[in-house]
Amino acid sequence: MEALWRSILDLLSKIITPDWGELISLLPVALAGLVILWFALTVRGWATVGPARRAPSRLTPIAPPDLHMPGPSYAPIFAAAGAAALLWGLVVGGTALLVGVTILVLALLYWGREAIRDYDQATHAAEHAGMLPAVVHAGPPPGVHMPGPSFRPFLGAAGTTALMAGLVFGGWVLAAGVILLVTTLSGWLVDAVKEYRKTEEADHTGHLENIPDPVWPRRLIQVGSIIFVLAVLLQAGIIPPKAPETAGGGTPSGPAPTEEAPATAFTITAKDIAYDRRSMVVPADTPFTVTFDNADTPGISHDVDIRKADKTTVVQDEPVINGGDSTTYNFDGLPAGTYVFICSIHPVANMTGTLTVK
Ligand SMILES: [Cu+2]
Repeated sequence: MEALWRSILDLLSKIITPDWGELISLLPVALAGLVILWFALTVRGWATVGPARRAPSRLTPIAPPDLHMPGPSYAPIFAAAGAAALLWGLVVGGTALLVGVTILVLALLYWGREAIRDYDQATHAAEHAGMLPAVVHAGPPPGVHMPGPSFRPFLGAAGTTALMAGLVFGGWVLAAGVILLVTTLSGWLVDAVKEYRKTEEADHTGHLENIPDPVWPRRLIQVGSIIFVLAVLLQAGIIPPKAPETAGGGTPSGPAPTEEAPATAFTITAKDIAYDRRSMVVPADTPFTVTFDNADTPGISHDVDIRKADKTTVVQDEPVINGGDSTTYNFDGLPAGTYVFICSIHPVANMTGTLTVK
């Protein structure tokens, strides 16, 4: 009876304080479930639709004159199949990857050939109707303001890309991404202010002029590229040659683990969502213990799990304890190698340490 009660409590604790690492690994399964549900609903909708919608002869839509509607095409379906084959190839690798690439390329070539034929036909028809060459208008009709051409959208996209790369790699790349995006957005704002001034002028003159066409922003692109490349090199530790680890730079740092003598008993205190110890050295194939003190407030749970160096493959999973509690974790002996000890609730740099087994 007590065993039953304990297993219920165990199950409840998993629901109340879920192991986020395990939940995230369930995401693809949940997505697959959604896709299957969607297909099931589509099939059901098709099967239950009235016979009128499935009449054998459908109306062929007739486009109004001067309007070109591309004809029906299998190309999108082929391309989708090709993309699926490529993704499958990426998963399986080897020959499947080659086959996937081939199918996708053939599908796209088919689509391209179809589009060129369509274009040729449309051009031919337009020539016959005397619609070519097309009339090029000198400017917008009076009273209509068209903003001039601008490099800002492209620069904005490049800056956003740099920022996204920064969010992934952190540190210097993040700083560079922020600088690039802020610079390009400020430039865009300056352009917008100039344009607004012209609009105000037009209130008096009755004539709206565009701001001058932009020149190719060569200097901005050069300086921006240099900043970004420098940041990547700094972040990768290529320059300076012996870069000290930046604080909180994503990788578990701390004193060089090789200089520590191996031990079999450790104490770790967690406070403010951070371990006070970020490195442990234990002898190979020898059990060891961690006396763990969760010094955060009740409601903030932590644990100490052992994972492989990829930080995701669980080697030994331990139960979480609530803030204010402490416990002793018993770990089994491990083969020599480098592992991490990590909090499954907060798998962040401050709750990740290096476990060296030798
Ligand atoms: Cu934690």
